Amino acid sequence: RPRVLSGIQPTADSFHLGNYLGALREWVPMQDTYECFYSVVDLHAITVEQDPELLRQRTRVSAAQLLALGIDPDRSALFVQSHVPEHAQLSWVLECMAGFGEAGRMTQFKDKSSRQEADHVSVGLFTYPVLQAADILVYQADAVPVGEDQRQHLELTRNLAQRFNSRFGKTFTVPAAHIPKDTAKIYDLQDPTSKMSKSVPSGVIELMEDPKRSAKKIRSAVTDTGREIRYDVENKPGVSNLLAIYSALTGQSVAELETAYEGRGYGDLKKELGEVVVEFVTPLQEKVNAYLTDPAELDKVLHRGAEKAREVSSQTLRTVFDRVGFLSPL
Ligand code: AQP
Repeated sequence: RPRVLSGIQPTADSFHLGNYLGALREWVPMQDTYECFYSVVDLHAITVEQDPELLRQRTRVSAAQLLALGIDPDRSALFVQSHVPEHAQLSWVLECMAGFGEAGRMTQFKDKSSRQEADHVSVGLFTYPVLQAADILVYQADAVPVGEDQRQHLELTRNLAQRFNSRFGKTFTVPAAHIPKDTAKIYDLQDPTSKMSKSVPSGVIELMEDPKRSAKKIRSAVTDTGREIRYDVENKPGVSNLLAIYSALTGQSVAELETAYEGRGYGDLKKELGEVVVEFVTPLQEKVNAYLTDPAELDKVLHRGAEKAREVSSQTLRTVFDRVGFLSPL
């Protein structure tokens, strides 16, 4: 079966609606047709300053959310990145093949580093996309379900795979980005021209926050001075974002929603979308909390996932080390 790899950082107390609609929602059905490797990428989480206890807690909360969303640990390898040492080992080899200028052109690095003083920007933040390439290539993944913001990192991954293959012989599968058509980029509710992101907490809907708070945030989402409920990203980014979220969560098409809301106001749309979100997150939160009542069991699931993952990652790494000319270890 073709393979899938994707990961998510344990850098917040909750995933947000952008993470869910841009990426996580795709993870579940892909389990039917692919051999899936899903990772809570804790190595990536320490590229910025972090609190050790909080990181441990957020890693478990992240895993619990993935299970609650429908990742089945019997069918997929669900694991924590730091439990599989081959990610970091392959990353070093790829770092030695990536250009400094090439890595410097990554827009996410440019954005994130521009918000801090140079001495506070870690080398890890700079090499982050190369570690991400290793995450993917070590499983010989064919497809990588991610949001639009990851397209450039995926392109780097493909370039590194092709470069390695042409220098040392066919070693890596060259993966394709799997980016959803309608929800590739969910926008901030307060600033509907910027990506919904945990770095800007005001316009973000967190899956684990009090659902009443989510409904309230949706009621106060920024729209425009017009009246018409119409999907038009350029002129009505706020309304279009709400329609995209509504459509993705209910399965109703945007055209159906436009018809249903004809002649009605933004207030109705926001109130009803709030209800849709509450209905979605309430049972999800119950499931997440149930997984969190037994952290030892949760850790066991993750350890099993890491074992499964290592069966593949260790083979790839052995081939890579041999191809670059390292002596065989014991
Ligand atoms: N707004 C979004 N719309 C669609 N997809 C999104 N993703 C993130 N934001 C959106 C996708 O979520 C997956 C996990 O991403 P991550 O682990 O890299 O999370 P993140 O990037 O730390 O989340 P944020 O909120 O975007 O954090 P900042 O702003 O700090 O970078 C990925 O597939 C991503 O595309």
